[in-house]
Amino acid sequence: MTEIAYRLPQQRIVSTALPGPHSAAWAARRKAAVAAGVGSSVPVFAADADGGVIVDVDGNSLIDLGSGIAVTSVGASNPAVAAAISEQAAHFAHTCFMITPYDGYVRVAEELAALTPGDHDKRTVLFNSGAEAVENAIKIARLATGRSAVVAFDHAYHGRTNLTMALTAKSIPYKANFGPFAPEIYRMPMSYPYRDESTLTGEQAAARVISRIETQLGAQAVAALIIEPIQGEGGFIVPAPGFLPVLAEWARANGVVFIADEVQTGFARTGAWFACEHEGVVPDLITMAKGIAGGMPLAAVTGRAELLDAVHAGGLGGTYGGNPVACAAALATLDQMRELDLCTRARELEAIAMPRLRALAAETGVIGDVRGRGAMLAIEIVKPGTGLPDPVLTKAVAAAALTRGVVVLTCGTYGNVIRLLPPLVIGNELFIDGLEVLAEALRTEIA
Ligand code: PLZ
Repeated sequence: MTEIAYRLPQQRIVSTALPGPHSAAWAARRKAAVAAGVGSSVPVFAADADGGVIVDVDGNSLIDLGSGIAVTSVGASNPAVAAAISEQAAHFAHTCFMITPYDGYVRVAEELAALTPGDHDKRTVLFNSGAEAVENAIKIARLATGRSAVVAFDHAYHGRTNLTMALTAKSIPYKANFGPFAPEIYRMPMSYPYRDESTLTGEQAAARVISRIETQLGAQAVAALIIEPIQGEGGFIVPAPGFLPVLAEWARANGVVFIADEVQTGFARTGAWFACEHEGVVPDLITMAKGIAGGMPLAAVTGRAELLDAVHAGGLGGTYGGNPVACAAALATLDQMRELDLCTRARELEAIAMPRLRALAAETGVIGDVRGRGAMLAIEIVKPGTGLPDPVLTKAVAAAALTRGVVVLTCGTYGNVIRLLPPLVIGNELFIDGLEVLAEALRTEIA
C-alpha cells in the first residue's frame, strides 16, 4: 500500500473503563432524547476518527474493525475526501438534481458505468441510502418487465423500509411487529456451505432454487431475483462456487432481472471492485451505497440502459438523491481507492487475517467456520462438537474485545458471527494488534 500520512496516532489506547465517564454522560442524555428503537453496538461516543482508529470522548483510541459497517474504507477523515466535501460545500450544498442538474452527478454515473461489471450500455440513478437503492431497483425491474414477483433469499438483508423489510429475512430486530409487509416477495433457500444439510455444490443449490421458482411461481411471473453476492448482515455467507453464475444464467434465459445487492460488498471491500466479479457474474442491475462516498450518504442503482431508460421521466428521483456534496465525496473516494490500490490492499488484509483466524479455530474449537473474501471476513462461533450457534459467547467476545480497545461487529441470522470490516487504509501493525486482541478476548471468554 502507498504510505499514508495519518492525522491521528495509529495506536490502541485504553485509559478509562469503556464506556468512560464522558461517554456515560452522553449515553444518559441520549436516553432522554433519542428514540430507544435505534441501537448502538458500542457504548462509546466518537470524537474523532482516522485511518484505523476511532478516538472517543474520553480520549481512548480504539481499533476500528467495523468501518461503520463497511463504509469508511478510505478512512473516516480521508484528507482528499474531506477537501472535496468542503470545496463543494463552499460553492453549493444543494440545488436538487431534479431542478438544476450539476456535473458531479453525471461524473459519478460515468464512473459507475465504467467500474461495474459488464461492458454493455449502462445508466445510473443516485439515492441516499442502500435501502432506497434496493427499493428503486425493484421498481425499475417491475416496470421494465411488467411482472410483479420478486425472489429473495434466506439470510438476506436489504434494508429497513417497508419493501426492503419484506425482502429481509430476519424477524428480530428488523421485521417483528412492523408489518403488514409488501406483497409478492418469495423467499428461496440460500447456498450456505457451512450449514447446508448435505454439502450441496453451488450448482445443486442453484438447481434447488430454480426448481422451486418454476414449480411454485413460474418463471414468467418473476420480475427480479435479488441477492447479495456475499451476504452481509445474514452472516457473511459466501455461497458455494457456481451458485451465483447458474442463477444469473437462469435469470437471463427467463427474462428475470438479476439484481446484485452490493451495498456491503462493493467498492474494493472483497478485493475486487464488486464481489460478483469473483465469479464472473454480470448483474442486470447493481445496488450500491456504503463504501461509495467515504462516509457521505450516497447510493446508486446502475444497470442495463434498456431497464433504467424504460422508466418514464419523473418516475425516479428524490429531493436529495445524488446530493452534490455526496457526489464530490464519491469522486474523491473512488480516486483514493485507485490511487491507494485498495482492491490489492483488501487482499493483503485477508492474507494477514486468514491464517490467524484459522489457527484460532484449530486452537479453540468454538469456531465452526472461517470465511469471507478480502477485508470482509468472519468467524462463526458454535458450541464445540455440535455446530449449534453460540450467540451468547459471540456477544461476550465482542464485548471483551471492546474492553481491550477493539471495535468488532457481530452479525448472522443466529447472532453467532463476528465479522471483520476494517478500513482498507488500516496499517498492518494496528490490524494485527486488533486480531490479537480478538483472539485474546475469545480465549478469555472460553477459559
Ligand atoms: N443491502 C446488503 O448490507 C445495510 C444495516 C445495519 P442502508 N447494512 C447495514 C442496520 O442494522 O440497519 C444494507 C446492506 C445490504 C442494503 C442495506 C441497506 O442500506 O444504507 O442501511 O439503507
